[in-house]
Order: sequence, then structure tokens, then C-alpha cells
Amino acid sequence: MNFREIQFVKSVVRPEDLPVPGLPEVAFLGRSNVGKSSLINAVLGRKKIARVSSTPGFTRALNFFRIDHRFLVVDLPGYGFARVPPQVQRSWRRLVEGYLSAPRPLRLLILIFDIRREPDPLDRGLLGYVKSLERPFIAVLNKIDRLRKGEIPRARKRWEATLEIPPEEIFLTSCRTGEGILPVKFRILEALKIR
Ligand SMILES: Nc1nc2c(ncn2[C@@H]2O[C@H](COP(=O)(O)OP(=O)(O)OP(=O)(O)O)[C@@H](O)[C@H]2O)c(=O)[nH]1
Ligand SMILES: [Mg+2]
Repeated sequence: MNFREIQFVKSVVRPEDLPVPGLPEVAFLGRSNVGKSSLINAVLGRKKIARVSSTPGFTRALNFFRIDHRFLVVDLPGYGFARVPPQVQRSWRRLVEGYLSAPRPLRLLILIFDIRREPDPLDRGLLGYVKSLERPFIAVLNKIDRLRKGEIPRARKRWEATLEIPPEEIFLTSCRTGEGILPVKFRILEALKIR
């Protein structure tokens, strides 16, 4: 199943400007530079829907996209990037948490990590926060192309131990090669009950 019409809806920098809840939503969350925007593009099968940047912290707003008039994709700003002033980090946090704690039809939250990295306190904090929301979520371990094949099982185990979620809710992807993207897409469609 391919998506036909992908429209940019709006960019939100203040919680008061969030669109009125309507269509079901799928949101992508993770630290700066893990590949949130790249994953959105890969899943939607487009090159340049969400903006990809080599400068961490590029996505500063919540960006909403409408897909085939059926659901919304939300690109959440990455936080946890040390080089931005604490005040900016606080305002991002307020925005992201404002969105995630609002009563919205969020069908699936996609939490993205860089598989190469050791889970650190910030990852654990983000994970704990997401679990506390009690919303359906999956974990995506991205950038598998940056590991040698033989290194992947150990990296996966390390993340499994941290995540403590059912293994079938952990997905391994490469936005560069396209590996593992289809299962994520199917999982999203399942959450949205779209066939
Ligand atoms: N090798 C490799 N690079 C990737 C992959 N996914 C994303 N990247 C690269 O990682 C960098 C960051 O990607 P983005 O998609 O902008 O990441 P983001 O999480 O949206 O970043 P922010 O918006 O800053 O929070 C870019 O240079 C991408 O090309 C992947 O699977 N493999
Ligand atoms: Mg981004």
C-alpha cells in the first residue's frame, strides 16, 4: 500500500497552536540526529517531506503532515542535544510534553534510537517518560547500516535490556538502505487499522 497525497499541515512552536484534534495521529520522537525526519520520509516513501539535517537539533517545531486525508504524522523536535541553551531545551520539552500529554487521538508513538549508541540516562529518562504516558509505542533502532552485521545482535540485546518491552515491538532500520522500513510501515498501518 502506497501513500498518495502527503500534505504539510503546519509547524507548531507553542503548545497553544496545536491543531484541533481530529484525524488519528502517529508521532515520531527521539533525540536529535537519530533520524526521525529520515524515518518519516522512508516510511512515507518520499525523499523530502520532513526536513533532514546534518546539524543536530534542526527540527525545532512540531511538524504536522496529513496523509491521504486519513491520518497525521507528527515530527517532534529532538531534544537532549547539549549544544543548545538550557532555556531552548526547556521550551522544546514543554512543547513536546504539551503535545504528548494532551487528549489527542495518538494511535502510535514511535520512539527512535541510534543503535550504535549505549543507552544513557537521557535515553532512560525519555523511555520512562514515554512508558508513563500509557500510550501505545514501539521502539525503532535506527542506523543499522553503520554497524557490521556481526555487531547487530549484541547491540540489539543491549537495547532490549534497557527497553523492557516485547521484542516484537522493537524494530531495526536503516533509512539509508531501506532495510527494516516496511515492517515499521505495516505496524503503523496496523495501529491505524488501515489495510
Ligand atoms: N547512516 C545512516 N544515516 C542516517 C540514517 N538515518 C538518518 N541518517 C542521517 O542522520 C542525520 C540526521 O537525520 P535526521 O533525519 O535529520 O534526524 P532527526 O532525528 O530528524 O534530527 P533532528 O531533527 O535534528 O532532531 C542525517 O545526516 C541523516 O542523513 C540511517 O539509517 N543511516
Ligand atoms: Mg528532524
